[in-house]
Amino acid sequence: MITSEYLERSGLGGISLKVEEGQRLSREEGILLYEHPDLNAVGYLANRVRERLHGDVTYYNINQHINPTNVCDKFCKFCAFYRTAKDADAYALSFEQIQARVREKIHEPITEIHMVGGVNPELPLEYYLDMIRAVHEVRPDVHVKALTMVEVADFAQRTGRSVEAIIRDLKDAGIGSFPGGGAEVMSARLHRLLFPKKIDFHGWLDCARTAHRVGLKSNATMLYGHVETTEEKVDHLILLREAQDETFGFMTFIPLAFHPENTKLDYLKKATAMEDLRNIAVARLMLDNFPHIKAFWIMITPRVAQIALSYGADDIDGTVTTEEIVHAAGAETSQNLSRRDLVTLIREAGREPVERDTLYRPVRMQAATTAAIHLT
Ligand code: V47
Repeated sequence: MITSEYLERSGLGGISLKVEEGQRLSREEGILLYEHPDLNAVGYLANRVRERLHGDVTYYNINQHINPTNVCDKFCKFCAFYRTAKDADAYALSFEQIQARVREKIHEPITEIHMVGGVNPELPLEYYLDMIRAVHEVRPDVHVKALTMVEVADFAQRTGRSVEAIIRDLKDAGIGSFPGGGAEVMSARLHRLLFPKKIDFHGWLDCARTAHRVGLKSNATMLYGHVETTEEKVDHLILLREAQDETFGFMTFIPLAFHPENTKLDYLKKATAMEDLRNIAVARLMLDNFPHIKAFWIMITPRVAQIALSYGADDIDGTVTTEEIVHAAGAETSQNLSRRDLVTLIREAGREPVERDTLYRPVRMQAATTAAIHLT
């Protein structure tokens, strides 16, 4: 059992006190949490915050992934998904194909369609506006969570219009929120090394803040397990925390475990389960103004996601049908789980499953939860 004496002896007494009092942790404390030898002690502290915010409640959703195109001109070294327009397997889905994908799942109670893909220089903003409308033609009530700050910045650059004008157009077309991709690790060094053609972190944060001011929520990610340093990860979390202080527009933070297969970094080893849990726990402790921390089961496996629910995570994402980006990079997880799988996974971890929509409003509670609420 982890006691306050043990935390004191192991050098975590000061952080533990701050966590109990809800005080903000410093950069040095973030670094200590990453480097502390006892992962369980770090997880214990993160779990205190998780339970204070959410008790046992654990969110999941019923969602569908559609990747409209794999053509991309950013050539990020960590990506196995992109193709150039000349590649034999390059594609850009037509609206008919997108609508057919939506129709395939029309009898499933999907509340969110998650749409991200390459930054395809041949596709203008109008393609994406029509794409969002095409989805809603088939499924009017679904929440479209689409594009990233990278595409938004790219449209602004290509058209000479402001980021705000682009985001307003997307909102008018029916976009519901933005996923958290493209943030990678917010470091000038890593930007130069791994993704120099993409916007840098100033650009990413500016777009996110603009989206929030326009009234759209978004998520934030961090890609870990490649060549980043501890300091770079802590700085990433602090940059997000500062942006969140300004707008409170981020819903959830999702640490993404790097998958090296078929990428230019294929000589690296996949992150360990210990690293997966550490990134979840430190994020929960540092991001004191983020409502949710997501353990994306696709990236870290359903088994590690289960444990993550006691290391700071309160969300495991959704049914997903059908993930392509990390599977191109060798992910061995299934490309989808059923609602029953997700509910079982959460219950087996001793937590309470709650189906949510993209904006974290409960869609329906499981029968046992509902019964318990009626009894109290
Ligand atoms: O931005 C690319 C990452 C992201 C690899 O907002 C890779 O709810 C691991 O952002 N190994 C896209 N990761 C996915 C994403 C996301 C996923 C789930 C939920 C949400 C959300 C957002 O995937 C990219 C990049 O950081 N990525 N290649 C790879 N080889």
